[in-house]
Amino acid sequence: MTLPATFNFAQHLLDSNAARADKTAYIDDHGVLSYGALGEQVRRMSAALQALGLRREERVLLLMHDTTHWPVSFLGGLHAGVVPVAVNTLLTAADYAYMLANSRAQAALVSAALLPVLEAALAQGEHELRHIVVSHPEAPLPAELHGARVHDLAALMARHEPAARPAPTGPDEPGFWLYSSGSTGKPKGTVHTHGNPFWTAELYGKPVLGLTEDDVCFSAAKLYFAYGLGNALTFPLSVGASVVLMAERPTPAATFRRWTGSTPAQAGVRPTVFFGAPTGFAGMLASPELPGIESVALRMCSSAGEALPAEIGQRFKQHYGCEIIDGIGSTEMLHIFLSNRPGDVRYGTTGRPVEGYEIELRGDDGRPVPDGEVGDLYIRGPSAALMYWGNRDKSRETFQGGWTKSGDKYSRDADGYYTYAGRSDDMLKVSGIYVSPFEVEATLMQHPAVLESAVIGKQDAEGLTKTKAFVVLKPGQQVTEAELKAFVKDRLAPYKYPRFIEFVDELPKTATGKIQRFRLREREQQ
Ligand code: 3SK
Repeated sequence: MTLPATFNFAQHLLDSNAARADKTAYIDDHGVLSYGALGEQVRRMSAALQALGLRREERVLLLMHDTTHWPVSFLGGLHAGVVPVAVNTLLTAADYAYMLANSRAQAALVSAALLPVLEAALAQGEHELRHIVVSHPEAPLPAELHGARVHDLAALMARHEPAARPAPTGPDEPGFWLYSSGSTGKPKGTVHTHGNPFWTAELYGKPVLGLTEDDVCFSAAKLYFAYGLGNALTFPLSVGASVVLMAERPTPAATFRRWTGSTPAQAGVRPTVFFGAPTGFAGMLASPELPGIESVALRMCSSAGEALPAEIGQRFKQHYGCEIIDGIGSTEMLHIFLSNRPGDVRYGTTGRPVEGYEIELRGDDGRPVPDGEVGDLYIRGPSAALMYWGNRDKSRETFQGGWTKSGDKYSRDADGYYTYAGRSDDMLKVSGIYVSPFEVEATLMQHPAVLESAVIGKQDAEGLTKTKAFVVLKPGQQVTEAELKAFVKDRLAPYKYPRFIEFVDELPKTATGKIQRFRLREREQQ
């Protein structure tokens, strides 16, 4: 299958659902949005962005909680040919200041609750923002902030007639960005095309998950993650399914309310497909409030973000009779390329390659390794990002002549099933989100009592990775674990703080003074 020379992903979704005007597309905490209303709002947003003077390929920062304004803003941007830069809502003002400068965003679409952190970011650095569009403001908005005009999103849309036609984008043209974190350096603006999300739905959402218009999808992973974007936008909208969106944190209690259709807007509508991460599944299974099978309508669950321990999958299946389909994807490949299959789940493995993607495991010499041996995972497929924006070195390291290096290590068994064997770099994945040990170490070392530190991943009793910091204090200094945790939480996104801290007299080092994190990892495993 090839895409036509002119292809606009937003228009593609609107066309696919043209006959579903009355069907529910989204249910969020504010109410229900039909496919007809979604199409109209997307086209109004497209017209509004153009009327604000935004032009093809200019970037707009999308810093929003999961409400219907997220898909309306994202698809409205694509429809207009402007490029949404969807960012994690849990980051710091310094992170957003970097992203604004790096993307040269001309506008920001922001949830009212996140306006203060955006303001702090604008105060910190150079930016080119001309407009700030605020979703669900609860108080009157100022006319201007740091030189940018401020608008109420709903009022802005209401002032514009729906755009008559989409920007005539091509399938290989930049459609949107997501930021990907690395072990060192700043997050990388990962440039995806209009065609890429189409391929994730055609190769994975439809054939592997078997989603249909009868499904109600609910993702604990938020829309700004590549995983959440597929789960709660690309896949359901590609088949005309309905989606439950949740703005709050995905605690077990909040998730159970949605599973059982208990929020006022759901009015009894219960998800049939749930998308989560292993830490979330473990937390729910441990919760005394875990609903019984009779209270939910789940037919299938999906897991990604970190390898799913076999025991969690088995316990979930025992309780709900429904499988958790574990897979691995990446921000760079946009969604899952290696996955178990409904009816063919081998817990403890990540399954087999998704058709349409090629997978290679390569040794240190760059050659494929035999079955049973661990190698670096490389993927080739049509949803790979174009590049990291403005970062040729990192782009070349990751995107190698059609192949994308994932940074994960895997082995394959004789039946063709793949098993996760760790990361090739020092990155940690905690609750499905990348954490750089270097960033946490650098922050700990800003504390006046800390001489140096080393951060590694430590498996908890359920086999899930948590961060552990080994800390050496300056002579005569004292500080508590709780103080250090609070110190990191105040300076970094809260999910990055070390869950465990151990005070040590010295760190293991090479002759040239490099910290040997592998020795600390070995020590933890003993
Ligand atoms: O973490 C993953 O496995 C993943 C899955 C789908 C899309 C993106 C990512 C990072």
